[in-house]
Amino acid sequence: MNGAESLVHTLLACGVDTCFSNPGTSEMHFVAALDRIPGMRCVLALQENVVTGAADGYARMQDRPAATLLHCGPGLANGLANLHNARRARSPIVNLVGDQATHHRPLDAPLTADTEGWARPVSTWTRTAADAAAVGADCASAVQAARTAPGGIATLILPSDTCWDEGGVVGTARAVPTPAQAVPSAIDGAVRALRSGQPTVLILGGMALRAGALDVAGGIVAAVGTSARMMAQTSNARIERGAGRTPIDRVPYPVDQAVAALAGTVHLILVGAPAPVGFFAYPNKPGLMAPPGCEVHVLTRPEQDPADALARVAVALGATTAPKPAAVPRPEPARGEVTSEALAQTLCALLPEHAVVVDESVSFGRALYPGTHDAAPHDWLQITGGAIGCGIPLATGAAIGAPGRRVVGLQADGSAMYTLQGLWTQAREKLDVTTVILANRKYAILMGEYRGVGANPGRTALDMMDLGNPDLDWVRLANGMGVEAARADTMEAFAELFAQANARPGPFVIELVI
Ligand SMILES: Cc1ncc(C[n+]2csc(CCOP(=O)(O)OP(=O)(O)O)c2C)c(N)n1
Ligand SMILES: [Mg+2]
Repeated sequence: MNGAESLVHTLLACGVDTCFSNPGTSEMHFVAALDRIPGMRCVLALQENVVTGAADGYARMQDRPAATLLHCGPGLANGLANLHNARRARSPIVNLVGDQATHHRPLDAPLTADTEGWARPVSTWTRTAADAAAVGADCASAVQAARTAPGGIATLILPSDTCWDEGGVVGTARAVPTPAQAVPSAIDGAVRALRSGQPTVLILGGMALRAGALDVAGGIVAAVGTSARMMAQTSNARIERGAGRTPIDRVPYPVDQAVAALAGTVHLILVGAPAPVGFFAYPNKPGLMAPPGCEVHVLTRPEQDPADALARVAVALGATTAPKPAAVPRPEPARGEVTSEALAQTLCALLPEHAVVVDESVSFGRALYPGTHDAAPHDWLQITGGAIGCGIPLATGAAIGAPGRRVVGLQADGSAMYTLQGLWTQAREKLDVTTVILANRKYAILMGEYRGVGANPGRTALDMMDLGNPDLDWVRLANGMGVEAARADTMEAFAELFAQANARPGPFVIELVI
């Protein structure tokens, strides 16, 4: 057995059965091993940032890692922005990077690079395999590291001789530690704050945003009364929401609105989330969104079990789970002009049961999340690290990680252009993804920021923020990658296309002109 074969056997033995890949010469022995050993679903993506974003989307839906396969330092570097987003989402990923053979490295051939150096800042675990005999055990350690709460990116770099040399040994799966429980003093601190009667906000992140934990948190807030509220972070990996589930608002993105939302807070209780900060600094605006002097209580750190901690707080307070929100009839799809509110209404009316929504809607998205609390039950996935270009890859990986569920991408056009190759993977894999391109043909958010600094954009500034001249034609771009597509410029046309797209198998793109 060579090292590459031991790698594939070990991945399968450790429960990793999906590999998003963009291979090169140094990975040919791994590719050959995949050919010989059945059991791994291999998904080709045509740019590495699609590979890494898809692995993130898969992990968010499966709560377990897929593998990636990337080529040398530069291949890894192409995937770094979406590894950054995945790191922020705390997604487990086994990130495999082929590299120059050990004895070839000193020759400094063109693709030789500081691969470990590029990997380390996004990885919780980084290792370069020393020889073929070590690959299996290294791989088992990588899977364990990726799966250890709260989840992380484990990068295993494989010099090509470690793959082609004989002497591979299959690694045995390593036990994944169960997430630690909150310490009693953290429970007591949260209970004391909630009992104080002073304004208290629970900030939830990570696994606290799954339906069960949200019900318990909602029950705590209901039991305490008007002094307590709960909010999610601004950007979240996955929120389980929709009709019949406990709704949760998010800390708003604009600094002034975030500060207003948290004004008067005396106790901030963090449940798997950091204290909210502004996305960016602005002159004369605060960086921390909670008021100065507000007392911060850490109920659980990200690596701890939030559901257990919330349940213990609920017992201490005698709280039961949140009362189920009253059923609200679905609205009619919106008519007329295309606005964020109208799109929210149509989503509320037509979102398929158990859809997975991938939200990279940027500026047009402001009404979409608040306006869809009563849509059919669904999951809501966001861009977690602010590195745009994650939406199409995330949707691609989520569709593979959540078979049988429709994925709906709410996709700003400028961001879509970073990784539109992902549409080709959706076509090849026949994935059930409806992508709604929000075609304002601008970097609209940047125009807003520009106006925010009090300037009126001149020709040069406009040229850097306007995507027209020429307009992108999303119907032809999608068609060119094998995905059927159509354009809508009224809400009536959109509703018709959206319903049809969601009812058919495979991917579809709707260019919504806004
Ligand atoms: C990787 C990366 N590059 C650049 C940016 C800066 N940036 C933030 S938003 C944006 C434009 C977004 O345009 P679009 O996706 O069309 O959304 P819109 O603003 O039109 O709603 C850019 C370039 C970023 N956040 N991440
Ligand atoms: Mg745009």
